[in-house]
Amino acid sequence: MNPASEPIITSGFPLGSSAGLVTAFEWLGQPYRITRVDMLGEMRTEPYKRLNGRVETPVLITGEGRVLTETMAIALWLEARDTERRISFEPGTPEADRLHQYIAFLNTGFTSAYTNLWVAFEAEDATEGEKETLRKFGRSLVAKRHEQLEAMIGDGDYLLGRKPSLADAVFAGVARWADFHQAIDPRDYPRIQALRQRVEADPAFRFALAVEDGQPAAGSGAMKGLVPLEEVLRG
Ligand SMILES: N[C@@H](CCC(=O)N[C@@H](CS)C(=O)NCC(=O)O)C(=O)O
Repeated sequence: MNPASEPIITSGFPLGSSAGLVTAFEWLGQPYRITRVDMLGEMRTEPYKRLNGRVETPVLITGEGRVLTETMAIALWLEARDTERRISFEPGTPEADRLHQYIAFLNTGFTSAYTNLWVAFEAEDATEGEKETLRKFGRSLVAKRHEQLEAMIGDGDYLLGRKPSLADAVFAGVARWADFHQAIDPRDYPRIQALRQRVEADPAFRFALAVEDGQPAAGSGAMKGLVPLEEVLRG
């Protein structure tokens, strides 16, 4: 790894929530790099376990080489560097409090609602009946969290008004799981659907998805290069 280098954020595939944080990096506009992580392969190896003992993405390697895990921690790291307040709000203001409230809800209730559905999808030794039970409870929890988020969303174009913020980025990384699991009918949640359409059409999110898919893509210019995971794991 370069000594004085840009921070490196993971792009976990398939369908990693990291895509939300890549979107946030694009919106922030400060130099960064990306390492792609195959969550069904490389992520499960011993070297990766030494990077993140909980065997998950996202992971951020700071410019100083510190390893930071957990979406909330990485979002707050981004906020602290966003001195121009492109994707966050002045700390201590009501807007900053609401931003944290949204990110916390999205990263806990909204994201974890999918746990049963992922378990059903990945469980190799479960019976079809067990999987169906998991799916049933999973779909109902996802619907409950969608209802709650739908009720939280105001009239602005984005979660916190007229401009996209860290909250929209975290949302976008996970919201697409509804399609993969066919968990809900998106038409039942018009505000969520409109927000998804807006953020998913954004060049920053399109870029995050292209990187995730291993496709060539031109982002904002802030992304200074892909780093092979092997190189990151060598430290
Ligand atoms: N608490 C963690 C959870 C992250 C998480 O759920 N990551 C998923 C991918 S989006 C993961 O790595 N799951 C492990 C797996 O797929 O085995 C965070 O917020 O960063």
